[in-house]
Amino acid sequence: MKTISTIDSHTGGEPTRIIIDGGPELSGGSVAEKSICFAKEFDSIRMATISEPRGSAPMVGGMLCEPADLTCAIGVIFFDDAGLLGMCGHAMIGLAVTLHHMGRIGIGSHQIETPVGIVTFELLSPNLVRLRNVTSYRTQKGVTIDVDGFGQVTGDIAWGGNWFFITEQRPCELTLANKDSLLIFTKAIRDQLDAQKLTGDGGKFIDHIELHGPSSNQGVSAKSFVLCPGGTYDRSPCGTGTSAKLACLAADGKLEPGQVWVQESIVGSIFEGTYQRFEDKVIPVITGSAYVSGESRLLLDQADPFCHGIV
Ligand code: PYC
Repeated sequence: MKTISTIDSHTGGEPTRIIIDGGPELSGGSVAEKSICFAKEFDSIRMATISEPRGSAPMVGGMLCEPADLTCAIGVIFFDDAGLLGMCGHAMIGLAVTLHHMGRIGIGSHQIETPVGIVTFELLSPNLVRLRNVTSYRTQKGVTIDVDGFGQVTGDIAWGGNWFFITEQRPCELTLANKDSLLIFTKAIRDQLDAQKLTGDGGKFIDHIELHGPSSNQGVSAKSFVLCPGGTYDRSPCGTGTSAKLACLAADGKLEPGQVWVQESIVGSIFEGTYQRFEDKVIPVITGSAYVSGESRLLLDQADPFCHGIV
């Protein structure tokens, strides 16, 4: 029987499952090339690892692989129940804590190769990570769309390692009790963006929708709700979403380089973000904490009708 060894963690409530052994051999030099091989040839491993019944809707997986850039500690390909993720902030924080738990890295600075570039993080303590994300930027400001059942919604399109539509509009308060209404609203926005062929660079589907509103907690800049590609919501404040928001704030002159932005998730967890300027873009720096929550050996029994998940 095939077995896959994994380590689970969560970052502000959002789960990450890292494949540490038993994953497929991937062809290709760079992690970007290896991610193409993983998507084409091993999609059943992606689903077996993170989807139900072994996993859960919000779970993000990470497939470890050899980096092409030897300055990197390791390469990683992140994925969820909808496919591969270019980058994933909460999962990178989870990976840092997991690699330390495995004894593969110490406290200090490390580089990781991802399909969308090299990401650096600093492990500040066994559970606290400061992540320097990929260069982030806004491509469109103040895009107005007519959303079925909700009327006009205006927001920005930005890249933070994934593509985001970010708006201050919301149909109700941003609380966990309202998650079903928030999911309906954000999915309607995403459908309308798709219908109007509003995309990220290169025609890329905008698969994350981010809502912002006030927080009742002192010291928090904004509370957020993020729709993830598979149709669930991010329990963490979303690292790539916080990065995309930082790019918008910088472009609007609302946040200076080095100034701290505190983003709260719908479950009350927090990321702190700052940025450095890079030409007309920003390099986001996101700080958050993660905890290892389990070590498992997944059993893939070919006789099990749901061996590769509920598809
Ligand atoms: O933290 O970047 C993130 C993320 C993306 C999807 C879920 N979490």
